[in-house]
Amino acid sequence: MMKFKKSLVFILLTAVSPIWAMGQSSLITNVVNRNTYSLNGKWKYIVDPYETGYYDYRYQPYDAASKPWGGFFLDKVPQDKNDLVEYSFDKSPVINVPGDWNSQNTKLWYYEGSVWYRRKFDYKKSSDANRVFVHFGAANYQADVYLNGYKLGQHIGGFTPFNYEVTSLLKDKDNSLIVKVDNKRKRDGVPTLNTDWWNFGGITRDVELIEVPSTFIQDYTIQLQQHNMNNISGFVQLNGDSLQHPVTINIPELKISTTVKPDAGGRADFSISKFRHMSYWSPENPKLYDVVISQGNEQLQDQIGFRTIEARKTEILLNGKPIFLRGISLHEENPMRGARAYSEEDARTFLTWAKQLNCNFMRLAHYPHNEHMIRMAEKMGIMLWEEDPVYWTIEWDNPDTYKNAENQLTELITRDKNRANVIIWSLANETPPGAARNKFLKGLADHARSMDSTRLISAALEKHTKKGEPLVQVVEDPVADFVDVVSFNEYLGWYDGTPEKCKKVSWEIKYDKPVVISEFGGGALYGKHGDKNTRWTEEYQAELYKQNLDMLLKIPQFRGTTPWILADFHSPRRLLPDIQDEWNRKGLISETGGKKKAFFVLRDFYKRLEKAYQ
Ligand code: GCB
Repeated sequence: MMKFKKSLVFILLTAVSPIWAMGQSSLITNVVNRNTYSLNGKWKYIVDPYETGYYDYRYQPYDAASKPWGGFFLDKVPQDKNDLVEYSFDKSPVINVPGDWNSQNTKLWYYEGSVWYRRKFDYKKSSDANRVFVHFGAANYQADVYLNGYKLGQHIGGFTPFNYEVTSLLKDKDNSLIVKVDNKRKRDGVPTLNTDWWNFGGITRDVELIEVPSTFIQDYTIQLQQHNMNNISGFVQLNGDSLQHPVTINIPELKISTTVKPDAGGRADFSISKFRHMSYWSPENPKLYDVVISQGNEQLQDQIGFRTIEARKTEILLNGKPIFLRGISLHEENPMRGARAYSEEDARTFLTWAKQLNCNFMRLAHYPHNEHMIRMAEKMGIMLWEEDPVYWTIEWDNPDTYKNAENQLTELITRDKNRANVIIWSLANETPPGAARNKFLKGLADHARSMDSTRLISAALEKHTKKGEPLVQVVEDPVADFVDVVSFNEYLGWYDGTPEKCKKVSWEIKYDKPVVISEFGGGALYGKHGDKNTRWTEEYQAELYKQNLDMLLKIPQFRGTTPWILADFHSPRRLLPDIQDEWNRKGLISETGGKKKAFFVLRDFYKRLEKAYQ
């Protein structure tokens, strides 16, 4: 049957078009626990600023032609001394995957355009009947993916995973996997042209082959039900020919073993309310249970924590108990490498710093970060805020922009919905109120809730001053009506007056909801000292933190904060010589790993709050 299908596909391929755009397969989750073969390592690369390898001289994509006569995806080599081939992967240099290209080649530091990547590999399946997918953790921003001369598909969005089935194209020897990655910023993109971070390009996360049985467990949710600490519910989704295989969920430590039969579409919903006394996940007790999901001959493991998270009036309740989010914001950049973070080691660095700060929470700004970070934070007891890259002023009226933003949110939630430490899905950052924007964000909120009813929704909003009363700070935004946690950024003492101003203002926040201050901060060059009134000194930044924290404590609904930001990070908007030199200096830690004075102000504040909430 499989054999027949395979040859039929190839007949169709050659009859209709040699380009088989199979399109993206549904996302396979829990990749770390599957049978994978890593394609990380050295890849050949060709920098292609004019996209010569993509468009012909009439500016038509080669891969759209019925008989492509060119295009780098064909990975041609001259057949004889006469043959004209004007590129060569074999003779091109190599680059590390995962990794951004900007930090690997000084010529590419400012590059925004297309780069072609090629990886050759052999692969023998462990069983003929098995299926194989190629999975990318992320590629920024747009990826066109080809295997052995065929197009697998195109993915848009720089920070979320995607995969394609390659079963019928894969050979035992000498496969050529080619990816064109394009990081050009786009007005209609998500994010758009204007951001305050470095637009690192490339295949920035792990690449692997995933081998699965012909029918396999593609995805699942296994979580405590909202508002119910005594019920584990969710679904398991199968993919393949035998969608009716019974599915078993085992959690040995809880004495759970439940078997369910999927519906015709391969989805098995379940609800389990009888189990042994459970140890709930929390920052103080980051307990993860071994879970085994099985069907047919397949067994898939995961390590899952169980907890509830709710917003009730102005409280955030973890397992029914009020908590304060002692947080810090983070970009996915390792300042000491000046490069996109991608590894377990990077994650350990960030999380160790956060622990030293006495944090129990981090805001992963302004886009989805890599899965190593999420999983390690879960083990180390750090709760997370994860964010869709809807930043500043994107095209609110453009339906394709909306679809793009929604798709990135879908991919994020799909990937992380079983992680106990993820407690907030953030829709956006600092977006200007208006009918089209309100509708856009309402759409995203409804979508997130339809996919996951067990977490809180928020968005980093803004504050303004009351008309005629410049010292009255007001948070009022139609989006605050439909989120669970009211969050906003404020820059008192930096963009808005000097730190002294904090003492003079009052706050009007009418919402009966928890308030989390998603950003405040100011710049300081590590090692630059002066009095507390001198900008860019560590003393100024420390004073700014003191004044802001004192002020925020007076907001009755204040339930957490994620100051801006753990570490200095690169930004093309930060050009002041000798101070910024392309770094946003609002970090508490410098690119040498040095801790600025404000680090210790926040650390001590969090120590006090930790005690107060015990
Ligand atoms: C903000 C943005 C953040 C910037 C920061 C700054 O409000 O949300 O992305 O980097 O301010 O440093 O100005």
